[in-house]
Amino acid sequence: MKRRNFVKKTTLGSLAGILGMDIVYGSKIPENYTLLGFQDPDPFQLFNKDKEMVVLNSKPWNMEAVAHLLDDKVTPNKYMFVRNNGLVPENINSKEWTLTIDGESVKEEKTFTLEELKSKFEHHTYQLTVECGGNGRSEFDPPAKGNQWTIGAVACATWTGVRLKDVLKEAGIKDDAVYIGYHAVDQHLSRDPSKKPISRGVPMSKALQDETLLAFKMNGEDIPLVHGYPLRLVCGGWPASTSGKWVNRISIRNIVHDGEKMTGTSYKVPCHPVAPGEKVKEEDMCIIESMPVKSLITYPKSGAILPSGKKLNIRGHAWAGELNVSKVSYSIDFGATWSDCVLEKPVNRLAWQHFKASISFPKTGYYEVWARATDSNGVSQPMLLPGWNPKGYLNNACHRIAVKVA
Ligand SMILES: Nc1nc2c(c(=O)[nH]1)N[C@H]1C(S)=C(S)[C@@H](COP(=O)(O)O)O[C@H]1N2
Ligand SMILES: [Mo]
Repeated sequence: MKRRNFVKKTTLGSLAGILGMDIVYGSKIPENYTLLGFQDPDPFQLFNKDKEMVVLNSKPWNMEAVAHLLDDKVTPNKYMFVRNNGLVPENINSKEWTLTIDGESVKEEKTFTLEELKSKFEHHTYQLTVECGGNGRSEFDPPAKGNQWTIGAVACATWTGVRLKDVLKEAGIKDDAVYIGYHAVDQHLSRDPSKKPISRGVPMSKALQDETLLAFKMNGEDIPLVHGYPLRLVCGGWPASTSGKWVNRISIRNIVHDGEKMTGTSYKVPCHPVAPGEKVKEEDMCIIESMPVKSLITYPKSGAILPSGKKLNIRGHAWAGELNVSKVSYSIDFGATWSDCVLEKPVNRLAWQHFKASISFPKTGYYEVWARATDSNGVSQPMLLPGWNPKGYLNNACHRIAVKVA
């Protein structure tokens, strides 16, 4: 990080120290030149991520988990997926960080320092499911452009912060408020300051929920830089793009927020089902709100080998956006028949729920275990794929693992 300034400000001697050897022609390095040794950072080291995480893109950085890494009930930082639309900010000074509440529908524009936010408002901790709207995109046919997420752009960490509603109420909300929009300090990939990578938001009803946080801690520690240090909006159960990282301004809007990636076709799906590959007019696209019901088998890894006559214990998590999960079932016959899993209650609203099952197989051979969750409205996951949509959002198909009984 900060490589460009870094080479300038650091003496040759300390550079050599970091490299662990002498830079033989060090005095000849052209000004502003970045040594190759500092150009290609190891993303796992850079973001403190486990080596089994999968990098999908380096410009901007995007990285996902694989199913078995998400086995913990609370997702550890090293397994939380990374999704950036622009550049990860550098040189953040949390002591000088402020949050401004403004917009057409604020009664009185207010600015809080981070310390004021922390001391003025009550702290709350919730475990919140955060899933990228494009998770599962890689399965759609015809394919959709964008990061080809498989299943790993989801996490359920513990977030601590103050309630957005408490802060908004302190500034005052006018009667005509309909939406909030976040603004953050990350730069556009072009580094053009007139362009913003992302500025999304949620309707007032979501903004005012108890669980909607302005968070300063993730899993009990300062939020890691890549996940939004020092202040992040967290809107559990909604597309993670609504959970703004590095937030320094929240606007209370009298219109649907029209920031970057709120307009056009971003984070929108056809309001009514369409045929795969069909062109959809912009006015027929609707903004994604609550995420659909979904589940993940996190143990065992796909490809498990089970001795004949033994039972297989599976486990995983299920979530359903704003709703609870009422049932998780499994099938070992490609969806022909289903049996119930044992399902736990969520620790709080908007947290994923854990399931497990102990499965017997009739004889040796190749099997697949499919898991299917049902939400509290009675809606179940589609077995193979949900309806196609142009941008490849909301793939909540059943997760499947292969098992060989030998
Ligand atoms: N400021 C800012 N906030 C952001 C983003 C971003 O690029 N910049 N990406 C959004 C998207 S699309 C997702 S999926 C989540 C990813 O959060 P994570 O990187 O902490 O997993 O952050 C959201 N908040
Ligand atoms: Mo996302």
